[in-house]
Amino acid sequence: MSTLHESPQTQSIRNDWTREEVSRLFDLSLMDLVHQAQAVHRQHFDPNEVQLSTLLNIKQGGCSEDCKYCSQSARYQTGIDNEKLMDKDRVLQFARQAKANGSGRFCMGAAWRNVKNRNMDELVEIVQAVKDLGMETCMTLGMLSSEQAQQLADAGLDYYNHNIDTSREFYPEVVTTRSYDDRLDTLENVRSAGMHVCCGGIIGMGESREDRGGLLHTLATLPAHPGSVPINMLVPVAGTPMGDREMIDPLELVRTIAVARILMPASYVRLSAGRRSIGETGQALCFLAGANSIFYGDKLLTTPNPEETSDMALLEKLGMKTTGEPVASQEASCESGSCGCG
Ligand code: SAM
Ligand code: DTB
Ligand code: SF4
Repeated sequence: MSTLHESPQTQSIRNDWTREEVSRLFDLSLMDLVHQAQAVHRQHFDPNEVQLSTLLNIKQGGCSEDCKYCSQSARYQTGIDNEKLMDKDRVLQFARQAKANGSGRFCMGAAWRNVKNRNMDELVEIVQAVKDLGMETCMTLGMLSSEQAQQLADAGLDYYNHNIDTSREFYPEVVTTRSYDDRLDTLENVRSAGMHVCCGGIIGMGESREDRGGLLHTLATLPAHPGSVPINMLVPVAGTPMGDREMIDPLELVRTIAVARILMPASYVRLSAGRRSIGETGQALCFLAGANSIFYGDKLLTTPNPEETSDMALLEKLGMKTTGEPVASQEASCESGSCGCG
């Protein structure tokens, strides 16, 4: 373990991180790492603010893909019902409730490999209707063509979530039905269409620390850093090939968040799936390490998330406040183009 005690310096936005630099960050003592991450965090954000996004599964189950963590793959017996695409009015009921509860962004997920053109009209109407409520909109629907991405962007979709999940090397252990490059192509389609990218991954699937570094290195060397970076801890779902994975040490989650914060200083780093299993102290450490966004609402897509009331009590206890403000993402914060975002 490194014994570096560097004083934090002004952290510029870089897209040329090397794997070695990323590994060195992971190997710092936790105290040095969190100190550096917190210093970087304070250069770009109010450290007492957390952004809230609420999730809704608008098309549950029956997915053709083999993602080994996923409750919604048709290949595993997980007891999840298969449902059709939810109609717009029902989506709006959930969105209104999320807004009333204080959420700034509404994120809609579908258990699809990719978007079909026959669903585009309905999806466009849903985006427009949620947008009209005054919320930020996000969708995660699987792979998107460049034409589909443009249609969603034109409808007012602010964010598209598409995770790369892990390192390129570990990826084949997790998914075989679509490639790492397929995922990167979708991210490029989203970016070219002018939408903000939301992209992250999962830890605790049996990957090594080197793989966690590979995940963050890929994200931090994209042409522009994702505006939002969700870091999920595996929620083991019975019936999936990863249903009996042991929980990863929560300090490794803290470490991963801290490295993400240092590599992508202006991005929102979201403490995502897995919050129920790390308790309040674990979550507080993640905020200290630079997480500044959470999924808010008692359900993720198919698994439980902390109750709204307990989240509000935790934020109150920590003296933190929520924000629904649009993100100060890299695209918005770099004026010179020197970060490579132009
Ligand atoms: N079908 C679309 C796709 O895969 O892009 C969208 C929905 S998918 C469920 C969204 C993301 O949730 C996945 O890429 C994965 O990173 C995360 N996820 C799914 N199941 C999870 C689990 N059991 N634990 C942690 N994260 C999970
Ligand atoms: C993301 O990175 N995490 C969310 C969201 N993007 C779509 C999903 C987490 C899913 C956890 C397992 C479940 O509820 O099925
Ligand atoms: Fe399908 Fe997405 Fe689940 Fe993979 S993660 S099985 S693509 S719903």
